[in-house]
Amino acid sequence: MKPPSDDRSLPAADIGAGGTRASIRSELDQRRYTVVDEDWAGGIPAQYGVSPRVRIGQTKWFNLLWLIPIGLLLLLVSVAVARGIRGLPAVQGFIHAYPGLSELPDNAPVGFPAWLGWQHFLNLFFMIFIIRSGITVLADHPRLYWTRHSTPGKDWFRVQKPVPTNPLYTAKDDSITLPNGVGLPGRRHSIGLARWWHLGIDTLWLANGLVFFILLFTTGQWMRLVPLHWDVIPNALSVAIQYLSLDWPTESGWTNYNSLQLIAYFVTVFLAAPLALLSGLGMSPALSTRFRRISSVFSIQVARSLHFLVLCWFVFFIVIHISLVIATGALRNLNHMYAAQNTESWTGFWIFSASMVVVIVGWVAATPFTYRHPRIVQKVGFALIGPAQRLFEHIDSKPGEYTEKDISPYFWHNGKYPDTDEYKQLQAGAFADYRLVVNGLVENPAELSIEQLRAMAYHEQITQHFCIQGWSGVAKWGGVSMQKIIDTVKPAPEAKWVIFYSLALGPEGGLYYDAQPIEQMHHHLTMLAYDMNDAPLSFGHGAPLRLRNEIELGFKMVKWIKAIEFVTDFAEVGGGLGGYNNDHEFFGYRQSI
Ligand SMILES: Nc1nc2c(c(=O)[nH]1)N[C@H]1C(S)=C(S)[C@@H](COP(=O)(O)O)O[C@H]1N2
Ligand SMILES: [Mo]
Repeated sequence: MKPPSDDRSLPAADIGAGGTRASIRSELDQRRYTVVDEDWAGGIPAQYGVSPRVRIGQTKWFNLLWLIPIGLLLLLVSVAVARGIRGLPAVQGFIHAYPGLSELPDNAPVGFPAWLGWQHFLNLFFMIFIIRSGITVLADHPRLYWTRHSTPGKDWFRVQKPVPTNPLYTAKDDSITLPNGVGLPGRRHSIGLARWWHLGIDTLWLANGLVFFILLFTTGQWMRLVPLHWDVIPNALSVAIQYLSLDWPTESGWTNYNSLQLIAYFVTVFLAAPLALLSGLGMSPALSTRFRRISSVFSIQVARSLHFLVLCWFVFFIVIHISLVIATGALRNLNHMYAAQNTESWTGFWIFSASMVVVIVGWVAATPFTYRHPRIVQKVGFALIGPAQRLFEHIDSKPGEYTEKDISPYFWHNGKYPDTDEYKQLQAGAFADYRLVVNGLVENPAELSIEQLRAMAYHEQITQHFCIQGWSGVAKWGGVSMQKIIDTVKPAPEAKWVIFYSLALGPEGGLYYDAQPIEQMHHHLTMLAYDMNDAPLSFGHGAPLRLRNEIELGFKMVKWIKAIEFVTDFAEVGGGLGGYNNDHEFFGYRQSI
């Protein structure tokens, strides 16, 4: 980063603005946080949610904990029924005709190769971090919806009380803490770090999955995982009756999975895993705006809901899978997967036990490590997912827009409201004294009143907001396009980043700010909004002026804008990492996914 004295080459007109610039920078928190401790997120107190609930009809909520007794009762009834019918001649004939195995092709491989054991272990290991961090992401907006509107009361699932009526209730207020050892990291509003774990390990999980698919199809192992004949259905039914009547089918997993097992594995590998990826991508603002057609049906909230249902499948599968591995000849089963042999020796068990030590150490250490070394987690996560994110940002420069009928009836508020004297005075004067300062590496620094901004060409757009926490909403924004501002102030060629300073403080003090890549400022949907849904921007949504950058997540869209500065690098601004959330809460300086 060049020292500020390099700005000397700027025209004389900039000297005055340079003073403003220095004074604004001194209002920032210069600290770069390196640990997560009691002061986390402005000392946000822990807040636990409620047990998971699903909405039935308009207003009734069903507590999912009831599924435990109901499930047990259903299981008991099913066992009684299965035992009752098992002796019937028709059922006996059926089980005889369909004993539970669908025949494999003659060239199907026998047994488990060693690579499968390694892949199985890596998959299991990665899944632990993916699931725990995924739940932490969900805890930051503990509600699911089927439409992009995220309207309170229209959620179909929640782990939180109903939304209070307070109109300035924020999404941050709504976030919940997870019990120790469950979330990763799990502290309230630790989504920034959870996302590095989730997205970072996702890339490893996907790489492992890719290798798995390639090996599956080059070694013929796929034949053991894909149902090849319709008789798997009666065979699976037969297996279900045999399990439930507590007279279990003979195990033959070394050569051929039983049909119920086959279907479960097939669904997990060929349906659930790809759906996890697709629904994950469906939550990216950059991709959603690019693939407008797809995302109009498969909205971010449908993607989020499906992503959660995939998680439910995985958890259900894991519980049943582990139970049956133990109940159907644990030693032999462990030898299959961990020692690539079909015996009842203890070898597989010991290898499995050693692998479990690794799993448990990883599980226990992950959260404390994250709190102690959050910057490492952030760096590694960014190194893993960063390239994909950059690709998404450049995939198209003309994302589509929405129409009037798409406008959300409710648009969540978020962030810390401005309470400085400076803001209160401006607000009391109906922003007549407000001046937007635009300076830095520009030919014509400017100070613009709201009146002057309103006199510039009006730009309007209806777009969807994606908050990092998970809620979304569509609104109509009116104001000035950033291109217009750029044409007015004329940035120098060395201006690569644009810093937006807020009049509001962040949770730990110091002004909220965020750095935007200059190429995104030329985008036709990047704008400064002073109107929202045909009315002047409200206090809560950023009066008098806020940023819209539709390629990125919501936290980058600074509200209550005080000044805009063009710089070569953000390293000397605030904590130096490109934004308040980056300095304080370990977010990334680009976040389009
Ligand atoms: N100054 C300031 N701007 C901010 C924030 C903030 O805390 N302070 N929060 C951001 C976040 S996280 C989001 S999602 C959006 C929310 O905008 P809204 O309240 O209009 O929905 O504002 C962004 N801009
Ligand atoms: Mo946000």
